[in-house]
Amino acid sequence: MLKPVTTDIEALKILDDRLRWLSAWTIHHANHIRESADGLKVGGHQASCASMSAIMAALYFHALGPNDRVAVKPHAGPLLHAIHYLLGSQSREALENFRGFGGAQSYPSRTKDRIPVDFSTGSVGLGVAITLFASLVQDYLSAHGWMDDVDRGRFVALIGDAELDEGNIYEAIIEGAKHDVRNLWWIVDYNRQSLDATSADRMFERFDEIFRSCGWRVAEVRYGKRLRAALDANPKLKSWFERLPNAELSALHYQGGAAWRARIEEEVGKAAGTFLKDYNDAALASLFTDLGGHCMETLVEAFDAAQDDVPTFFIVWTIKGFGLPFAGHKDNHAGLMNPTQLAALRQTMGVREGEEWEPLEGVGDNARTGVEALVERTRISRKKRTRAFGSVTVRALPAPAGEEQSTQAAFGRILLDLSKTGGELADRIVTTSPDVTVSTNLGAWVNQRGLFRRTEVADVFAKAKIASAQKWGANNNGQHIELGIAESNLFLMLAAAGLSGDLFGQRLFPIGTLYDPFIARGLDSLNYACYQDARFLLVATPSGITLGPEGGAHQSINPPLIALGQPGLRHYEPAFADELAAMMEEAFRLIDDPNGESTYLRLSTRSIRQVERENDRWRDGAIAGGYWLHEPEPNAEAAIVAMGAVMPEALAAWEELRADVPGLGLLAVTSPDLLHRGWTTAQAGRWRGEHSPSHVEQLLSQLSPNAGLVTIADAAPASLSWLGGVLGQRVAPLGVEKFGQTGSLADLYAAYRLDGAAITEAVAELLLPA
Ligand SMILES: Cc1ncc(C[n+]2csc(CCOP(=O)(O)OP(=O)(O)O)c2C)c(N)n1
Ligand SMILES: [Mg+2]
Repeated sequence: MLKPVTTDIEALKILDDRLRWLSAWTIHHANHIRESADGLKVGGHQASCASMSAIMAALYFHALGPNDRVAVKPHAGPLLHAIHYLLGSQSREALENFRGFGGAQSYPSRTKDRIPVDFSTGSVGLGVAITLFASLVQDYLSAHGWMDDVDRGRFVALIGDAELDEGNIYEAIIEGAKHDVRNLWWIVDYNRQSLDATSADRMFERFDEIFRSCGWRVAEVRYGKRLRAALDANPKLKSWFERLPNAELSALHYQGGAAWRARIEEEVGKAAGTFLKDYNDAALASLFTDLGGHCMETLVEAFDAAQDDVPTFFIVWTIKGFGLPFAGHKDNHAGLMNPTQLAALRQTMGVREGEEWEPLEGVGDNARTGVEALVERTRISRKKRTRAFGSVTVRALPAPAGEEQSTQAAFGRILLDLSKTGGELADRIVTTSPDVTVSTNLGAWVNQRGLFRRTEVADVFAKAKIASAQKWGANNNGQHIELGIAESNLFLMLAAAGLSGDLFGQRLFPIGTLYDPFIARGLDSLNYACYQDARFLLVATPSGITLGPEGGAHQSINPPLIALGQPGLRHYEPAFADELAAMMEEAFRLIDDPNGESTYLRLSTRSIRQVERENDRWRDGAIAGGYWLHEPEPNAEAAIVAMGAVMPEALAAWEELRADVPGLGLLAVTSPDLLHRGWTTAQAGRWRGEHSPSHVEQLLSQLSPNAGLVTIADAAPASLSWLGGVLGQRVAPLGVEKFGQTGSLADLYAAYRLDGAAITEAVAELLLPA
């Protein structure tokens, strides 16, 4: 680990003040000074920033090295911008436009902010956990020889104490313990206040135990130097202080010196000795605010003492709104200072009116040189890191042979073939799965490429010569990261591995597999991964009621709708193995393309007869979202539109109906998501005077304008029913709207109207004269 640089405590204290001022001023400016075009409240969190300005000053201007990465508590975003403003990497203009269009974002954003943001935050808990997975990715890259030791860093999460109620944090530390995770600092801004109120008492002793039992070092940073000395000299007073409930402590911080005096007189009385005589009210208030998180010496010592790679959980006591008029008030979360209060703060901070944006305003000449030197010496990166794209050639993936195949089996075979053929893409793939590696068909790949562990783990069953299809030894060359059953962790792992090119300059091709219905379990983490533009391939399998005897609790209904509404994630749902191979190739290409995105494949265990292809024309259509499996005759009056595992029913119905319905077409939809996007993009283009029709418009305009479409998918019918809106054609949507149940395919398809009879009836109804 890097040795800490020489510290200038005085300069750090000044920087703490500057950060507290600039964050408060940035928020004030956006709310009270910048013109409001719409009258909407702008907002911002002055109290949440004031709470951790010292922690962030000590971190950024002292403890952090150039390779360290930080997830900043969302509501401390203005502090991060203020830090970069002092470093010269954030503009005054962006701060003046805080929470405005194109300005500094309310919560740190990797993609939207111009400063280097290592991890976006906003949905509390997720920014915390992603640091753990990023640390695992760093270990993975080192173990595979893609990272030099000098480039390694530490992963830091700055955490609001209420954030610790989010369960995903505990899922993550359990997973981290299994993988012997290291190089983590999680720093809790323990201000004992959440959004609504003061936090529950005593829970902190439990957090302490939880973290220790997962292998963490717990460092409590409770007292500043002055307060510790005063209380150590007065054990009775100390024991009284330590028993104060959170709400009382906050109230006293808000009320100030006279209130402290009255309470101590009343509750400690003579036992406090001469203590109260030594302090006037102001000094008393100041003494009791000297918690660890506001004492620079204490913070620097705490960070300097944790320079090894043991994951460390810092509980840093602070006061929410420290130094502001609403310090400690339970309602201060979104509290904003009024202009009078702000003017008072400006005076205490020594800021001249009109000079509010001056980075080192109020810093005297003597101190200025030291502060400037410290800012200059700061080791963190001022620039956004360049993202590594286009580094790996993605070659054509051949489709697995076989007259009958399921897309899930084909997925396993494509990966197995890739593994055997080898090459850079195969070497850069990292697979991961929350305890469904075998049942999602990754087993053969794992047999070839092995499990990843920093330290070798023998396959006990193989050593004992017990027959098993899974040969699961683990070592540091392995390419599969096995996770416990916690889907949120899967998405955070994919997010971290999917940012590998950005965070470490090394492209990985992460593939995660899970059961389709359990996407919902980790949905916010998935959204979080996409929001940061992490790149990965998500393979959800099996899906739909096509699961048959496996039953209702495992049958998915709405993931195609989720995908339809999820930016940054492209949904493909293949029916045939050759489509799947084309989609996987495309997904890999998209991972490594600056303008790409992540891909979600919805697969099935249903083995179906493959189609014979006369040429390759289907391929471009399949990648664009759909193609005619049976071309309609010009101006045909009807088409069957089908997606995925129910294609055999659609094909059979087409065969049966084509004699009666002249020119009947069969459209294979491979991505409702892409078709919809293309449609809305083309509409937006028309407003701009561009006139190229979208893929879906081209496909459907081969039919009569009055044609009827029977849409069918083993999913919510709304996944495809919108197609009628494209050209105003009529639609009879078939799909699943109720929870599934166990049964044979024939039973289930009949009960849920996914069979040939349902298609025939629907076509007949559409064609009947009105
Ligand atoms: C998942 C999620 N749920 C709810 C919120 C709304 N929210 C924002 S901050 C917050 C609690 C703030 O308390 P704490 O974490 O202690 O932060 P601090 O006191 O430092 O502001 C809540 C509930 C959110 N941002 N994310
Ligand atoms: Mg809090």
